[in-house]
Amino acid sequence: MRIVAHLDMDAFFAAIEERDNPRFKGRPIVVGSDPEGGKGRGVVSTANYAARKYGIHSALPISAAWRLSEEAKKKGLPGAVFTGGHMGKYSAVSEEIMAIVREFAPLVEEASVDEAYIDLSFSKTFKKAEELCRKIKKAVKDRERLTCSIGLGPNKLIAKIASDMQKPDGLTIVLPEEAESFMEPLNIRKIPGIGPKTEIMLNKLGIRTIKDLKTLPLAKTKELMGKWGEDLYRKARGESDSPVSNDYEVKSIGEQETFHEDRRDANFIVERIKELAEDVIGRLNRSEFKTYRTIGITVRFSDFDTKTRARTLAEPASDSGTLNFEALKLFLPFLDKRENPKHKAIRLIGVKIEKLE
Ligand code: TTP
Ligand code: MG
Repeated sequence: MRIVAHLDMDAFFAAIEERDNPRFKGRPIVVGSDPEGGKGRGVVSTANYAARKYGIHSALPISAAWRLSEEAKKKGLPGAVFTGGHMGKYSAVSEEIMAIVREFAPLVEEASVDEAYIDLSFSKTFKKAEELCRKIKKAVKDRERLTCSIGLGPNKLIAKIASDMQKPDGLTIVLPEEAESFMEPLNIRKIPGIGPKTEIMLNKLGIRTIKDLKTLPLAKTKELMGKWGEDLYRKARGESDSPVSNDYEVKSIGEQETFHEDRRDANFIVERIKELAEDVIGRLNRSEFKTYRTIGITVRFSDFDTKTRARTLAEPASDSGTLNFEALKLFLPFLDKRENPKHKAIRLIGVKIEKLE
């Protein structure tokens, strides 16, 4: 029997800031770019639960978060603390947490900076696995002074959805025989892979919950979703057999920059690409990795239209020259008619490397 836990830290970056700055204690905290008194142009990385009560959340423009905090102040509520991201610290804490988790289980898949899948099949029963989850939660709380939420279930899909059900500091257990009834009332968006476009398409067919989704026959699901249909058909039934595995971990190092004002001038952008490429290689050199093989870029236009492009090299590389050159090649079409026929201004650019070894 497979038993999988999914651990996800609560309000991760914000919880670290709250822990490390006693004067932030109990206040709404927003981690993200500089709000510049409401004129800032970046976004919120995350907000703690006190700030979420004001409607502030990840990916919200920082200017909107500022406005929500000002509105709260007018109502006599505490204003939010805005603080810059300290990425180095967050990844160090992430590594400490992953190390704690590995003390309890041999097979741990780091799914992102603050989440991990833990294969607890070796514990044989859900009862024993539940005890282990409680021990992991306690160890993280005692040693890191941070809380996490864990979902425990018969596979990665169920565990992942369950960890989100009782945040913060939650533990949600879904036994194999409960898997289908657990899934049925949930919104289809809970299934990883169903994004806003698929949601709209399915809503048009009157499908909102996973129970609704199960009324679609396999053939119809395939017709609507193509290759993904069969997988989705099984997921709607709480089935997933993807193993907890740490050998295909998607590791990437990326940097992005939101310009102070939207830009069209190629010289400026080319210069910023070079800087980003150098920053990325700086981080690669400080990481456990030596080489990269995939180069990815992001371009966000003034209307928020966002494009990404990537290219994989035949041979691994390690230097910033290659990264700069390859990133430039990916960017150039966005600076002229090929990918930017309306000559839109650019708001944000990003450079990342993947397939690290
Ligand atoms: P999440 O686990 O999605 O969010 P969270 O840990 O802050 O809150 P929750 O309690 O709901 O799990 O992401 C983990 C961290 O990743 C988050 O603290 C900050 C970062 N992050 C961003 O920088 N931008 C984003 O858009 C998101 C979603 C997360
Ligand atoms: Mg989290």
